[in-house]
Amino acid sequence: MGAGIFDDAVVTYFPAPNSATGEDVVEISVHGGEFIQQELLRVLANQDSVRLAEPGEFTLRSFLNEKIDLSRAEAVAETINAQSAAAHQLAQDHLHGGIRRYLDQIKHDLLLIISFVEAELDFSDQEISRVKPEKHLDQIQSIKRRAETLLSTYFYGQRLMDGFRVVLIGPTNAGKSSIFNVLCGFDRAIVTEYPGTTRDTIEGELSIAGHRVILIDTAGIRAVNDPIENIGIDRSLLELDRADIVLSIHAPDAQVDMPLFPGKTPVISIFNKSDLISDQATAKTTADVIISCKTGSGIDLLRQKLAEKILLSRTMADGGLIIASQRQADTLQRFSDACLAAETGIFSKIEPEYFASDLRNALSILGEITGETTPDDILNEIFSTFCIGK
Ligand SMILES: Nc1nc2c(ncn2[C@@H]2O[C@H](COP(=O)(O)OP(=O)(O)O)[C@@H](O)[C@H]2O)c(=O)[nH]1
Ligand SMILES: [Mg+2]
Repeated sequence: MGAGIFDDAVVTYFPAPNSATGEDVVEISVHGGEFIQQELLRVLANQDSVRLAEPGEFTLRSFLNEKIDLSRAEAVAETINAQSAAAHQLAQDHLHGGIRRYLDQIKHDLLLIISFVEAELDFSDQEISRVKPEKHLDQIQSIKRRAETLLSTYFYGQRLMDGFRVVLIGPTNAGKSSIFNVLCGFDRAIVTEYPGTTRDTIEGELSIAGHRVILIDTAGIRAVNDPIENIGIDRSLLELDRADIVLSIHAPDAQVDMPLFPGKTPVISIFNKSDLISDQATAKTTADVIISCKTGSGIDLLRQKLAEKILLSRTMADGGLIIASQRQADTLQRFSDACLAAETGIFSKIEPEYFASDLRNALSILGEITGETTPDDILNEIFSTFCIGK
């Protein structure tokens, strides 16, 4: 097909410097449909000096033209990947410059110390003043503390984005798959009265208090000779290791023959099949929640307990700020280490020149988060994870 007329389009022109990328931008809106889009791309790509955009190229251009800092550029990807209300809120805070503002405060305070120390260094030859790094100790500790507060939000933030892994564990026939189905809201896992029905782990997704939860049903843990069931049991133990929260299920008619040790992972103990025994007998259990999948009693309380455990892991820095990027967390850790180096230098009576250089090093690490000092290969890595057209 030649370049004949194949659709009516609306063309919108965004002149530089007020477009999203800061450059002249033209947006062509055509009628939806795979053929029209492909045909338009083919015709355009045949023009000289026209090519398809690289993944994340628009955001990269926006960053390079200083329309947004790196933390806001990363927030574009976070916004796209957000799968729950809480994750979306986090991404929006970043997109609106929350990280930038938080770090700007730290940077401002660090620059004050640096300019002070360097000014004193300049004059020290003339004996006008003597540099005393120790007088900056409090400020450096405060800067380090603020960076660490932000870093401490990463555990929760990462789970906000990727989901909290909640693993159902317990003896065969306790009702793990039944609870899985009730919480997921539909019959996903096979439920039978035969012990050993669930042999592989099954994942389902649900939302608890606006948080994405990945619920994992596992094979019941028991000693068996069946090689397939044993692989399933090994997988259950693996999931137990990776779990953020463990739901440990018991039932009056399920026999525990292999006790489990979830380590430090938070556990909610659940007594299921309460319909099978008397109220007096249920009153004696020490479980956190008593439920019955058959009658539905206690299920709302279980959801509530789950929400409480999730929210228990929530930490926020000033203004409700939470980070979710491993790169930002790693960089904040390096920044904190650099502050510690400066702090240690003070105690070991470091030469002022070296003290100033430690502070400059910390400043440069801080700039990696907002993109002022980020090496090119890291920039490429960040933007290559974007999808095309963003
Ligand atoms: N009476 C009663 N039976 C239940 C309840 N929950 C599950 N069951 C039954 O217990 C058996 C085992 O359930 P299942 O979910 O497959 O257990 P799993 O092996 O731990 O996954 C099935 O026959 C279920 O119908 C309950 O709350 N009350
Ligand atoms: Mg099962």
